[in-house]
Amino acid sequence: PQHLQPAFHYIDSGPVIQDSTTELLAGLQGKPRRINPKYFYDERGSQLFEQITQQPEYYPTRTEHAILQNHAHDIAQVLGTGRVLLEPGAGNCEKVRLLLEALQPVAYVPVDISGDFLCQAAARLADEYPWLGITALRADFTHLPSLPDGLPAAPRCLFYPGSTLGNFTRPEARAFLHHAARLVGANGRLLLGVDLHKDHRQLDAAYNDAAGVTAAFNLNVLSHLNQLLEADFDPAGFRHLAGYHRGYRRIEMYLQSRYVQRVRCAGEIVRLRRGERILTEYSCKYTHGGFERLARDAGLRISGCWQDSDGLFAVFALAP
Ligand code: AVJ
Repeated sequence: PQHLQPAFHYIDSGPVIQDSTTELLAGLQGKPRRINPKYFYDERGSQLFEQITQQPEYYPTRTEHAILQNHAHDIAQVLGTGRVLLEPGAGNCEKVRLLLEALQPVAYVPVDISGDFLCQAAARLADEYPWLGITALRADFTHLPSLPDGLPAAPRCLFYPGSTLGNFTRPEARAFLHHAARLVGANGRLLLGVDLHKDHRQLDAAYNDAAGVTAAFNLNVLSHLNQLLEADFDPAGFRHLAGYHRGYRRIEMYLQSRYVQRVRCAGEIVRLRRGERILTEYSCKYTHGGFERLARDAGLRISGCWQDSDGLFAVFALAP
């Protein structure tokens, strides 16, 4: 009967960007001035991020890809099959493909803020995996959304690859993991991709690719803000800055004003000095010890760890 067939659903949880005006204005006027990295991902930003992942200097995506590909069966053994698989920030839904055959989830729930991009990617996946029920959800996953009704009552696994966790500061990451642990419940599991601390030259290069794609990605957030806030940022008035802070073990990415300027944003004026910076992203890098402490502080234990032979990137399985 029809209702037993796996199906594809798309749920738009409404204008995610609704109360963004207050958040963005407060950030732009704050100290330091900042824009939350989730605003990178308009349609163009999602495409630019995809291009970043193909740059020779940007090792995380291809390294994680190889780890997932090489260890899919091991990972499935540790996590167990037949789960509801949730993926916050699923984007193009490419990584999950590496796990679907081994993990045999009973349902897949990709969540992303970039609605059209997500919907197209999830629909393609649904075509290729007719046995899999897919419910794509457009939502701001930084506040983990409540899940749609009608998901199978199987234990859950939250898949959080790509070092997306790195965008959070360490206290934010702890809160997110704690929340994620509650969301998946006592039988739940987490599978996380984590970028590791390493030589700063390799890190600096990964966020300053020679082709300038990361710079374009960083600057594109201003065009997104122009739309969202009816603002008049001129991207040509800013410079891309990115570098590894060895003390905090994080990449810090900024847009630096090239000259004194006034920008109109949602009816207000933001005044920038020459050389003044707007913080657009942290990308925290972890040591094994540091990640273990983070997991423990969030009430989780590490039940599996896989990494590449150069120790660039790690995939962790976590359990409550
Ligand atoms: C998607 C957050 C993992 O931090 O490496 C890539 C985003 N920013 N280049 C990262 C990003 C600049 C990326 N994450």
